[in-house]
Order: sequence, then C-alpha cells, then structure tokens
Amino acid sequence: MTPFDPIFQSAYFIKSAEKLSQCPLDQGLEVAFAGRSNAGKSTSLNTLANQRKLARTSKTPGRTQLINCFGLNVDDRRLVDLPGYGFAKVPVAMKENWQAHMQDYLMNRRSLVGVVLVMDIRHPLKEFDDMMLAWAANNNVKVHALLTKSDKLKRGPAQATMLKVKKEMKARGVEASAQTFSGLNGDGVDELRIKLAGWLELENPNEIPVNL
Ligand SMILES: Nc1nc2c(ncn2[C@@H]2O[C@H](COP(=O)(O)OP(=O)(O)OP(=O)(O)O)[C@@H](O)[C@H]2O)c(=O)[nH]1
Ligand SMILES: [Mg+2]
Repeated sequence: MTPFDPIFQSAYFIKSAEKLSQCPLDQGLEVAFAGRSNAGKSTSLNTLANQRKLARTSKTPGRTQLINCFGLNVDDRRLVDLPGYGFAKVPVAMKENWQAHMQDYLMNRRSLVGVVLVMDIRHPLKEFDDMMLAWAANNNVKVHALLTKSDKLKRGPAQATMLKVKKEMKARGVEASAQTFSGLNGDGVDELRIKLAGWLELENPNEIPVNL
C-alpha cells in the first residue's frame, strides 16, 4: 500500500490516438509506458491502476497499435500506453510508420516527463530498447526500466538481472532507474507507484495538514 493508491486506481480511459496531433491537450504531466510488443506494458498499467480491463492485453504480439491515453483524478496527470515495437511479422512500411510516430511523440510531447521502459526480465535491453533509451536520453526524458514477469525467475536471478540492467544503462550514458515487477504476484507495484508519484508530482495526501 502507498498513499497514492487511490489516485492510480482512479485511472480512466481518455482516448486512443494514431499520432501526436490527436493526443489530449499537451499540458500537465504525462508518463508513457513503452517497450517491445508482449513485454507486458498493458498488464503493468492495469496492475498499477488495480483494474483488470483498463488497457487491453493480449497473447498476440502487437495488440496495442495506438497511443492509448488515460487520465487520473488529479488535474492534467496522464498515463499513456504506447504501441509495442519489435513484432517481427509486420510490413516494413508499418514499422517505419510506427518509428516516425514514436519519435515524434518522444521528441515533441512537452508534458511527457518520463518513460517506463517495460522489458521482459528474461529478455532485457534488446535492439528496440536501445533505440528508446537513446531517444529518451536525447530528449531529456527520464527512464525507469520495469523488468516485468519477475514471477518467471527466482528472486536471486531476478535481482541479478536488475543490477546488470542498471549497470548497462549507465554504461550507455543513460541516467535510469530499474526495478523488478510482476502483474501476476504484485512484485514491485508499490515501488512503481512511488516512482510515478514523484514524476507526476502527486501530493502525498498523508502530508496534507487538516484545517479544523
Ligand atoms: N507471468 C506473467 N505474465 C505476464 C506478466 N505481464 C504480462 N504477462 C503476459 O504477457 C502477455 C503480454 O502482455 P501485454 O500486457 O498484453 O503486453 P504488451 O506489452 O501490452 O503487448 P503489446 O500491446 O502487444 O505491445 C500476456 O499474455 C500477459 O498475460 C507478468 O508479470 N507475469
Ligand atoms: Mg499492450
């Protein structure tokens, strides 16, 4: 439990956008979930919000092809589920289209404060993750590596992978944090909520003095 749980649980769907120009008004603070297809982006968002069907999940890679925007019950704070990348069987033109839209979003979205880079803990830092890390570094966007499906590994190897990913990101010149996460058993949910509460500058309700 964290003091921010009710805020994340308030998440509601705003709209799906094909490109940046269709996204909600670019004001306030926004955090985007990016990562390879099937890494668990939509599942992580649902776990964060404690809702089963907020973001659509699928066993078929490439399910999320639009920029899906969600609002919170705090003014102009949003969560975004980005389309997955790296699915093999799509035409080159579609890949290029995806790349152009993602680059545009990451470069020009002013309210974007940070990217949660979602990676399957068994397959971290693949080619497309590198590209995302480079874009984020070039555009002054913070990165938090979310190593999902930690339930697939024992605690020791999961922690070892997390430390290795942190080290490798640093070696690539990216100031990024990292954690393990599981939508299945709830590993890391509190840690993610606290991280995002910081990025989104959410007020801690426990620290607000009560006026009698
Ligand atoms: N065991 C386990 N499975 C998970 C976890 N997170 C996601 N999955 C499974 O991984 C598959 C893909 O999850 P999604 O959340 O749809 O992945 P995504 O990154 O949103 O995929 P795209 O929308 O295609 O980019 C689904 O079958 C999920 O049930 C997890 O923490 N543990
Ligand atoms: Mg998805």
